[in-house]
Amino acid sequence: MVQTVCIVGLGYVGLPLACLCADKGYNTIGYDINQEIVSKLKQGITVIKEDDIQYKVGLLKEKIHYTTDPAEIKKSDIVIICVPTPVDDKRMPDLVPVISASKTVNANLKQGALVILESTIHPGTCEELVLPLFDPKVCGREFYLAHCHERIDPGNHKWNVTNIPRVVGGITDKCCTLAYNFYTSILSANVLKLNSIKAAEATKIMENSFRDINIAFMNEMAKSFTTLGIDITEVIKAASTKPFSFLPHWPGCGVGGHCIPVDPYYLIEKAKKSGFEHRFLMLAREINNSMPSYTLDLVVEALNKVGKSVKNTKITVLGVAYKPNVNDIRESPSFDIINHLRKLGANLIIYDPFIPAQSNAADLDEALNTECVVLVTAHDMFKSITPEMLRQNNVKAVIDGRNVLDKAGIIKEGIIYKGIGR
Ligand code: SAJ
Repeated sequence: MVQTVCIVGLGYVGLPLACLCADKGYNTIGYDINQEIVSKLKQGITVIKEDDIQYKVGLLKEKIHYTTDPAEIKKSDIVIICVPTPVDDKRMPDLVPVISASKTVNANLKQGALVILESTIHPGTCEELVLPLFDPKVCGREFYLAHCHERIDPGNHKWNVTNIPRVVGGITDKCCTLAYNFYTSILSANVLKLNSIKAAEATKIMENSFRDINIAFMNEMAKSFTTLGIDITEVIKAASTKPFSFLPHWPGCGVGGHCIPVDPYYLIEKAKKSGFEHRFLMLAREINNSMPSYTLDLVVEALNKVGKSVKNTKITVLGVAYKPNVNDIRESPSFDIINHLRKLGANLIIYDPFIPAQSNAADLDEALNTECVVLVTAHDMFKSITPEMLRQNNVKAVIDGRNVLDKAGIIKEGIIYKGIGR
């Protein structure tokens, strides 16, 4: 008997998963509270720009039943919750989407169904927050609850929902086994069963905190090397020749996205409640959060070198997206930089080919007709900017927030160059 899977939340995590379930022969329901997203998906259209998702959504539009009706969840043997877990403006975890989705699922739960939470959460969330929204007494018998964190990497064409290994944990062994069986049925990757759901919840937080502290390490080294006149990119490449126990990360003008700058706060806050202070994680967040203003200081310094101030100077910010070649702006450091330059009275041009709505320049040519360039996002298009292009536009200063431009060539053209640690 073919099982029915319902994906709750059809964003960059839920939608590829729904396509994969349909591809693997499950009766697949795609549920979302957003009527516009659902009606577009019914036409085979998605706002997610990635070609392979766009292709799959078009191909599978007849095979996935998209709906905003929660009652349809009741048809499902397996319900997978893929809703956002952001932080609020005080950088405190916001579990409202998880709570409301769990309540909706519980109100429309089929007897014997397996509920899996894929959203990134702190250890203890499933047992202390989600399970009580269901009937804890019958968990493991009349319904099952497991956690399997998503590992989607937007823009990554090598690793995707099909081939990224997974880790599962359950409230009971049976919960864990049922989740393990489901993921092994859809993935061409290993699935690891953990002994507790808390360990599964902690895994994603560790993965992303690990990345955040490594980026912070390189950001601090960049600030230090700048004072010593050392080009950090050369030193990172040199250190990377060590064939073991060195993992390169790169300094930059800030750390954006829905994962890296967010996930550590989930653990910081949870641990605080149990009496432990994550000083190291907090310091890493502080360093990474300081990079946009560090970049702004470089803009001021560079313009002062050519006798200019920010006020009334034509400054182009290249990139609004939080990472290269995606149209995602969440937690992007660009906004701190743009807002501050605006406050300082800059005559601002903003250009991101992936985000026309936030751009006031139509193309790169128009964007480079400026006195100062601040590169914030390393889109492939921006990597092709040459020193000659900058000279032809009489650009006076370049702040390379991702260390991707030709520093020596730019300096040779008599243009002030400031990188992050170079
Ligand atoms: N960044 C740096 N220096 C680096 C790497 C990244 O400043 O060395 C900045 C980026 O510019 C961006 C932010 O950090 O603003 C996040 O970049 P990211 O490459 O980590 O991209 P994300 O946020 O999409 O992270 C995802 C994560 N995937 C999941 O959470 C499922 C993360 O676990 C992956 O490690 C990461 O992709 C990846 O490796 O690409």
